[in-house]
Amino acid sequence: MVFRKVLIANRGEIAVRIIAACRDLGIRTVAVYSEADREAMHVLLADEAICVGPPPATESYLNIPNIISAAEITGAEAIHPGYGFLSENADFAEICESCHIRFIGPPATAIRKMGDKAQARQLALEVGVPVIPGSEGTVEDEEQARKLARKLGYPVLLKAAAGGGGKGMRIVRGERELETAFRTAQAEAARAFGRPDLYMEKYLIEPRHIEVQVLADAYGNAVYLFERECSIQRRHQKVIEEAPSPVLTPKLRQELGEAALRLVRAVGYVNAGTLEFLVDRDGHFYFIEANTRIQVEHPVTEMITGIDIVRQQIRIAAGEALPWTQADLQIRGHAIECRVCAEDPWTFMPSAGTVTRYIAPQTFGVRIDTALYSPYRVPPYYDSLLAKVIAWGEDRAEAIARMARALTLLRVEGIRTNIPLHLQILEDEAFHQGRFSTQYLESVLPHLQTVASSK
Ligand code: MV4
Repeated sequence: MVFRKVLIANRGEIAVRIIAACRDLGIRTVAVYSEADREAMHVLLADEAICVGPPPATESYLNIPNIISAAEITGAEAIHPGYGFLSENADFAEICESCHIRFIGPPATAIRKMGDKAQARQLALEVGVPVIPGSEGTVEDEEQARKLARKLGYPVLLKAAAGGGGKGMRIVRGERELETAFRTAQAEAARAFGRPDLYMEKYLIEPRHIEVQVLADAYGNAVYLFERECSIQRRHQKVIEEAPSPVLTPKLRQELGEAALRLVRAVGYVNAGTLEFLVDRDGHFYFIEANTRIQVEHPVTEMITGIDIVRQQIRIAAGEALPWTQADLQIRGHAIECRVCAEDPWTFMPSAGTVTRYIAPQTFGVRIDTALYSPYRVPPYYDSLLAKVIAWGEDRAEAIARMARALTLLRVEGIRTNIPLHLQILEDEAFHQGRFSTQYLESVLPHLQTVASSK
């Protein structure tokens, strides 16, 4: 059964999470690390560890020859890429397979199909999944863009076909702006993603961001593990996520899940994946893009379903069939995740230095995913995520209350963190009522800071 040894091509809390899943399955683990991460928790916890290069990620965690060599030297049969880094690199997935190392993720073909956002949108249309009114495939030139924008009505959004996650997006509020917007968006896309291609959508006002978690095996079986609500974000960085969404009815939930599975089948998707949707005020949902990796916020889904998603990723990659059908799955309670980051809570400026004290809350229904211990020097080279606090409750109100109490028991000293921001959001009336969109955080931030400073 499964693998004897897996290499984890990542760092931080997700590397630790994957090591734990491997340990559960009786699989030996190989950590890779940069010179900045010699003392990192994933290095200390793995069965073996290999240095793959200097601190900058491009020379270590993104260094494909070094990572493949590390797997070959240690005899690892599979590589788990985690999130970020090489996780959505179709070439890397292909290289792994050509070296007879199993890539724990979807086939390279599925990563490529979903990686082209204009193509993914077209595919959704073909299989009857709603998309936001817009272009068929890419928009070739300004002339075509102007015609389409007139038809759709302003505001419209130009998006890079090779982009995603909000990168390379441009709102166009009127025809006067179109020419400049089109040219600059094209130039930016070419520079950032190596491809200038753009597509266009009508711009939705204050949508909610709801994503569906799916699991698919190599035998054509697929299930959805319901949805996560991810609207609490700033500049496309999620801050708080929860499951289930406070606004979905059972009927809408099933429609969303079934739409997600139509896309899974259309691209021949295997392994864990996420389909992102925008939901408008009238409850209409629209597919926007897919993430072909494990996501940061996967624990909220694990908490409400009781399913270990990382374990299933490994089993699926090893050729095992899904152990259940959709009818076996149900939602139990509610879960919330707060991302604790090394940054100023109000300016969001990164905070570097040494964590001199770390105390984790210990209470029923609370899970902490972290690679933190103290003292620990946070390297300045990688992202600012320090810990994920996940709280479960019988209902949403209980999950929120438990999260707030857990955060008062969490101590991270020596650097600045965004814990004060989380505490303010958890007390906010609109948040309590579940009344928020993707614009929520940026619009209430000044108010939250004022309340915090008056305490
Ligand atoms: C949109 C949109 C409004 N209208 N598309 C941003 C990230 C990328 N995945 C898609 N994004 C958006 N696409 C249309 N046609 C608003 C956003 C958006 C957003 C989406 C999800 C989560 C947070 C967001 C924050 C700002 C804008």
